[in-house]
Amino acid sequence: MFAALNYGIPRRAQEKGALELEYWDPRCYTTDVHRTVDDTPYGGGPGMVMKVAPLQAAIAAAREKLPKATIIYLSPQGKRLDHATIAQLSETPELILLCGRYEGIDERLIALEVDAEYSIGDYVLSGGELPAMVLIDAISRHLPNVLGDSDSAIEDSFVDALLDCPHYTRPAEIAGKSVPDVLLSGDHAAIKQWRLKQSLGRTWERRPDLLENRAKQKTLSKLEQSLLEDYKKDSGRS
Ligand code: 9D3
Repeated sequence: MFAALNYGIPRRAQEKGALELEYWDPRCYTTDVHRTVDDTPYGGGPGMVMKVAPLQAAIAAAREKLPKATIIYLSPQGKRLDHATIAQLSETPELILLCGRYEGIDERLIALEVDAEYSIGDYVLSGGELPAMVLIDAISRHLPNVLGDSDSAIEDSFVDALLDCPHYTRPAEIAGKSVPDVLLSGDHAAIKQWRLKQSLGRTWERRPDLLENRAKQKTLSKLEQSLLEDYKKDSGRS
């Protein structure tokens, strides 16, 4: 599954030596002929639960390589991953990412081994591997000397908690839809202000929760307030 990490930014992070990935398959740490990693739940009910012993052995093997690692369990019961957590984890030198399948992992393994539990959102996936890849991709972008100059100028919208403005490239007209005039004007101050207005407006329309968070931290500047008022008037929804 993890072949996706051999592309794009995570690949570059590995080539630069900023990111090193290794995998421990719990099935390799079983002791029975069927290589059993799951069993029926105590108390009954549907599905299967991952057994402690194979996971504990896999974690012990990982710890040989990573004695100081923080163990993160990707699970629907975790705190939602966000930009601040990614920034913090990107400064943690060793991580063991624990991925579950089936209904989940025996709670005692979590109590014994896990330092933190994270979810990537409120929807049901089939296991923790894709969330682990999401985490690794997001961390890769924060590691030193990984983003090239053209990428690093682009810091994500979540740094200052506004959504990004719309982007355009050639041609200047497609199917009767033209690029906004200001972007062709060469007036860099006007372009900057238009982009800020679009960011504020889109955040107001699509993610009012972000705008409220931002207002709590530092009230919108006078300029930002008036740009947003203009956007609302233009949209006819104020
Ligand atoms: C349909 C099964 N659900 C019954 C109430 C519980 C359930 C168990 C295991 C739901 C999903 C999973 C597998 N998911 C993950 O391991 C997972 C996950 C996710 O499903 N959504 C968002 N983030 C994450 S992180 C790990």
